[in-house]
Amino acid sequence: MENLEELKAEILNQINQANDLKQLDDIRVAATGKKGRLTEQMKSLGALPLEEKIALGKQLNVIKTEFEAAFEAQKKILEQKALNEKLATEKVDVTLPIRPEIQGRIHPVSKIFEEVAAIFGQMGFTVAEGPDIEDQFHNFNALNMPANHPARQMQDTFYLNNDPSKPFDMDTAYVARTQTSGIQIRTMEKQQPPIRIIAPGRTYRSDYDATHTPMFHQVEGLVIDKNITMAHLKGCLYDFVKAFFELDELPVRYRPSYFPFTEPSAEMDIGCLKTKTELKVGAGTDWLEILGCGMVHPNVLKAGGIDPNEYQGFAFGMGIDRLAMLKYGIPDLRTFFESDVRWLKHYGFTPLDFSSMTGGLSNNGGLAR
Ligand code: 2U9
Repeated sequence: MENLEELKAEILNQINQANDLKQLDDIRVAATGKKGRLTEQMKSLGALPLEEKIALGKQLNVIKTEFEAAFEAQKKILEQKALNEKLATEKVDVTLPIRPEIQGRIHPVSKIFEEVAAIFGQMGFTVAEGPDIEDQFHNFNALNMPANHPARQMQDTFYLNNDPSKPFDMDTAYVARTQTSGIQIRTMEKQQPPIRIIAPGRTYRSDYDATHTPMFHQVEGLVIDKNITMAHLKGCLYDFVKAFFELDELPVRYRPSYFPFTEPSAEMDIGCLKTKTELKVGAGTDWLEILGCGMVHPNVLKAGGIDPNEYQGFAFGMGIDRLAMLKYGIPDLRTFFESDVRWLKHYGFTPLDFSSMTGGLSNNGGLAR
């Protein structure tokens, strides 16, 4: 047996001298671990006569308890020391900007698409999509614009040569869609009423100036069911413009118009105030055209495989780029397509600021754009 008093003094001294938690644990293992010095002493008790075994056993247990208390005490001291050192070296500057800084921006056109989808989505519409390259049936004929119809010339269509090995054939050529209406025709072909869809997308016309670009964006809508009337059209579009401009009150009027695919047709104006420098929506004595609409022409229903004696519908169409210019005060349409990141940083929106009817359409919870 070792001299227990010396052993105890030596180990207690080591514990009190320990400089860090790792060193302290090494000391613990060396003293009371499986092969530790105190453990070895306990193991050797077996060879002693009974009385000695009892007396030394008690002594060893007392020493072990003292060790454990000393370990715990020193451990607390060293943990506090480690924490103090960490606090002294690590600093948090709470004035720094959040990381990672949000760099990407949502284009105003995408933002308007999201807003329009959120509004009509809440009214029960679904979003339908279709090809940018259309055949002439889906882009024209089915929309009550047969060959030689004046509207076909009016639209400055881009025609595409389907088969470069043959001479261009005007009759079978595909077109870059001049409106998204082919989407609604394709939906009607696939699905019987009730139909309630919006059709967003890129559209193409050969035109270029401050207010026209060869590629632009539209959202069209289509509702077909039994007993649909112009009153449904008016109520739906009135709710839409109020939600879109985020106004409780907004004067509107409908002017008679003409589109081959709707009869009767109308254009919807909203009340505004026009001054030399700005345009304020929602009040004033001026009117601003916002969208076109009408009751779906019976020929169009027939072309989509729907019986016009059983079903009626209304449709509407609007230019998204113009809505973006209006809502977000962007003066020149051509800047939309220049891919200038400085422009996008100024006019774009952060991806976290998503549009919803309950959380906010354009300025979700007051976040800056
Ligand atoms: C089907 C039936 C009817 C879609 C409609 C308009 C009126 C309209 C213009 C708005 C500005 C095009 O971008 S713009 O130049 N559109 O005024 N669009 S009704 O009517 C349809 C579509 C599909 C089957």
